[in-house]
Amino acid sequence: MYAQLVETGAKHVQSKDEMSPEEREFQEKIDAETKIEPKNWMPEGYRKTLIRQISQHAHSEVVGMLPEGNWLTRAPTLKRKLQLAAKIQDEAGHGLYLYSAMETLGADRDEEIEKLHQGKAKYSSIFNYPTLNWADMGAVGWLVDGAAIINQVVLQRTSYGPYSRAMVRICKEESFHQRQGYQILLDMMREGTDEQKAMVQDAINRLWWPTLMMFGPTDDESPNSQQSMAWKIKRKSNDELRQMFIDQTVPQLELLGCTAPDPELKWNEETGHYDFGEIDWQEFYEVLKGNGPCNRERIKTRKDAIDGGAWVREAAAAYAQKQRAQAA
Ligand code: FAQ
Repeated sequence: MYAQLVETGAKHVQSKDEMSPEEREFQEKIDAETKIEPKNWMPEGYRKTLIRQISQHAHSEVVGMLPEGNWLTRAPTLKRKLQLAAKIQDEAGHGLYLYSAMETLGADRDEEIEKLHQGKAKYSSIFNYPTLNWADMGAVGWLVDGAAIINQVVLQRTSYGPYSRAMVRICKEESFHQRQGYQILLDMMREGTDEQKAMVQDAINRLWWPTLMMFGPTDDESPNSQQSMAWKIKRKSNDELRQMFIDQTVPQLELLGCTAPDPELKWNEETGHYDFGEIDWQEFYEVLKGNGPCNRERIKTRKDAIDGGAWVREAAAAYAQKQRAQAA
């Protein structure tokens, strides 16, 4: 359940000699950094890989609204509530840009969303964890959006034009999300009670490892990476991005006066990067199989939203039909 295996036809990365003339011309365009546009010829595997990645990305944005939606009615002040509502609306917008980019590849939005509701489509593992206290809203913005930015900044240079352009706008908005999340935590750490400071550390303890899992399996366990890098769909590997995230985030963690739940996290003078401990990959794969703390709840909430909104769609369609009849 909840595992989607998409056959993209990319068993191994072809050398130029193995390619058909069309494939070779396509690869040369990629190598020359020319963007691929919807009407251009593309290998079927490239199209399927993009539909897989962009649909998963869109689902992540939409399901990603749920852990934060949980805190809208409990935000501590009106200002915090407005900021959180604005951020959640941005995520909905990101989902819309991404579903639109996916449609330019010939995929059907309703079909892809139906796969999500049937538990057949993946979305980011991080959104299957609960948000238990207000500091989680800070930690989600700072860590989760922070990880999303690291991943998405490089996707601005992805080879498929519509995906690349969607990323430019998304990244601008994610920067605001990350900043507002960090500010929540800074305020709690600088002005909060001991109990509020403990809430911040607790949120970081719970979300630290799941955030590192957002970047996907290690490079040697990542079946899609090699081909996606050759097609420049992905511009940096899962491990490279994870390391960039850690290197950027640890100084911010120190500024907060908090710690990561990783005794092996330490600066390595020789490599110029932080070393970090082993990620629990068994937990990651369990979440991908649908066995995370909130997988079932998340899918049920999405399905209930679609079913509960059926009357609105029917009413809107009936109204539009009436308008057309009157105009005729
Ligand atoms: N969760 O071979 P790879 C956000 C799957 S947006 C679930 O390495 P790939 C904004 C992967 O799909 C967050 N599944 O795969 C926000 C593949 O499955 P498949 C989403 C994962 O595609 C913030 C299999 O494992 N961002 O947070 C995960 O080359 C706050 C093997 O992996 C994007 O989607 C995972 N963490 O690399 C919203 C960015 N990792 O399809 C609300 C675009 C891996 O073969 C609130 N996506 N898998 O059955 C990407 O950059 C890539 O797809 C990766 C995975 C890096 C996620």
